[in-house]
Amino acid sequence: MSKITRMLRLTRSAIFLLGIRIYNTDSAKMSMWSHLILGTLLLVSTSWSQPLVLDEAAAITYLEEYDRLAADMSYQYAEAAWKYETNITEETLANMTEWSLKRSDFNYREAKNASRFDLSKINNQNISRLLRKVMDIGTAAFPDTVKLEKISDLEGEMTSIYSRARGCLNTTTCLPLEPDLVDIIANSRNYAELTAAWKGWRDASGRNIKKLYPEYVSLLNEAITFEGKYKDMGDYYRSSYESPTFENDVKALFLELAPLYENLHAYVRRRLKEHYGADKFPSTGHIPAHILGNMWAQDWTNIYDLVAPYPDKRTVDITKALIDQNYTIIRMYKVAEDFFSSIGLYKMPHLFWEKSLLVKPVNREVVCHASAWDFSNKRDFRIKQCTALTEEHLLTVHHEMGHIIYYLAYKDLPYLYREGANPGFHEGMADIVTLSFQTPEHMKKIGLLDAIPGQNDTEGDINFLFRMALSKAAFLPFGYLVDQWRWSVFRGETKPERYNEKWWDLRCDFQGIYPPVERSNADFDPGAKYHIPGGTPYISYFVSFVAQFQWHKALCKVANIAGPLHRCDIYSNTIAGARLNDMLKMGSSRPWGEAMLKITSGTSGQTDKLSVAPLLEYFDPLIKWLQENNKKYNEILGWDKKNCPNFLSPHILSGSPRVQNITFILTMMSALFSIAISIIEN
Ligand code: KAF
Ligand code: ZN
Repeated sequence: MSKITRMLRLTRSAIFLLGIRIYNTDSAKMSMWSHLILGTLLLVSTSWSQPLVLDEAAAITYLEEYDRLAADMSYQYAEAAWKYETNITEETLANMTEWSLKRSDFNYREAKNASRFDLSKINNQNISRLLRKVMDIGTAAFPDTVKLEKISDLEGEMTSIYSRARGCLNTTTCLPLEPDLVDIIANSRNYAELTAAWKGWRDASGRNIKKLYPEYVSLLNEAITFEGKYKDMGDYYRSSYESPTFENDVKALFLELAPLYENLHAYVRRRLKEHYGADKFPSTGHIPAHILGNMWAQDWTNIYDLVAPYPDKRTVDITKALIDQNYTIIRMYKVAEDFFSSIGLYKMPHLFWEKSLLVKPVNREVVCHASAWDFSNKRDFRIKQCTALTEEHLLTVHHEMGHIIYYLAYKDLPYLYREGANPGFHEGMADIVTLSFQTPEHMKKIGLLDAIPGQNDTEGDINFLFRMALSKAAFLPFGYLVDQWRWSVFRGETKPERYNEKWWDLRCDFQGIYPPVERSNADFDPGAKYHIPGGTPYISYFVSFVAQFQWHKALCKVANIAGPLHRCDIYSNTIAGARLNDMLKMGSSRPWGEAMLKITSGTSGQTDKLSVAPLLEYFDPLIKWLQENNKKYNEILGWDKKNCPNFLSPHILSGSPRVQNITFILTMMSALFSIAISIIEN
């Protein structure tokens, strides 16, 4: 290269970087002159020749500067979102929307800046991965800020409706979801009362969100397709998994797990019939959706007492133990912190205890759905949870703290890598300790259980595994279907007139449950689940429920803990903790297969893929027991997937293909009868 061209290139790089620096200062504060100068600088630098070939050193300098600015922007946005979610008002919503726009604007500018580096000239994989991440900005690539503002507003408004909703049991009693309606669905065994709580919640939440959702969908799609990189918003969500076969892969995993779920379903259905009466169960084989102990029938632990395999064995009641032992909310968090620190992971920093919201405030509206927050400054991490003194909440405390532990493990990575290896990894990390924590051995260790099933106590062991299945196996179809619904909506396959019909098709088909009261397309039951109005992807939980068993198996193996997988407790095992940390501290710096390999390597489950084998191994004794029991009682596994009881509406009567078919058959039959009658009469 001649001296002159080298000089020219150097000056061009300098002009470019200077341009970026100036442009990165808050543009609102810039004078007209600086705009002019900046414009000229950028114009000169970019019109020289496109794309600019900048060397790796320039990219590193750029990324360092980006890191500082992006972390700062993230902090500001998180503060605004925190203020809104811990005090829902018009002002806090407006402030959050304002910061959401500022953040989009920032991402837009930086993506443009980063696009001037010629990736084909950068050999360092790490630098090109980072630059690609700067450029992958999702909806922020859409230049119509009015529409972006509308998206943010709609999301805030939907979350607000969900969080402020009060479900009415009758004309005088209306209650919030947390803690009241959740408690009724968990503890009431009165069919009518359960129905009222179930319907009341959907009338107050989903039904009022319905009117906002179609516009939200169409704006998100318009924004995400603008660049031509993604087909629709679902396509963008799936891109976090960096795999073109992701959709088929999760489907295959789901199908492999279906027999376990079907066996659990058939057994629970038989036991619930004994309690509520066979007349409550349609001939299609579905279970009423509101009698499974959870508002969405996604976790069935709360009905353990009704369906325990060996009810004469003493049943565990951790909630009662918490109350009897005068547990406080803070103590629940200390117990979780103790678990993580026992395996050599982190303690919560002091700001966590100062700034978290751990109890539902009485004087203002908040978003009660639990979450864990990273304020991107390496020291401020918080949990927001309307914690109650129950076993379910104790597990959620561990779950949320698991997210914080992941944050702490990767806090020193570049900002762009401070994420889970994929979103399912973050959720999986959040849940993995629950597999150790819930073992009878561990419960006894911390004094929440006084006796554990001995070596030869098969019945006690089956009771325990069954209880685990009520949370981990019962969840699988729900974890899978929520985004099946959402992806179909974003693809345009499911139109607003059929939102609810599609939802119930999936719920009936995959979960084998049916709505206890008539539903129609005037209802919007997906909107009664937080993650739909909240715009939070859900397939991550399905991925998590598969991966956490893979990791549990790997950790128990490297820690050399003997015995069956379902009785392994990694508490106080720093070898297991170190292996887990090795994966966590990678953040999203490498494709997730490498993170999977990091944790499973050298064990019999070594892989860079998702696998259901460890989950099936964990539940193996129970699967055999369920199969035998279902055979003994001649239970027919499954349900009629073509028929979803109780979904009726004027629309479905005239519009759905299924009903069109029925209508066609009936019309033909009546025509044939008319002909036959007229022949006979003549
Ligand atoms: C998981 C485990 C047991 C039972 C059920 C589940 C699924 C799911 C549910 O349906 O309840 N669990 C949650 O929603 C727990 C909340 C959370 O920790 O997953 C939370 C959800 C959230 C809330 C606001 C915005 C985005 C997501 N996730 C996080 O706080 C989070 C997610 C990714 C990284 C870091 C934190
Ligand atoms: Zn989570």
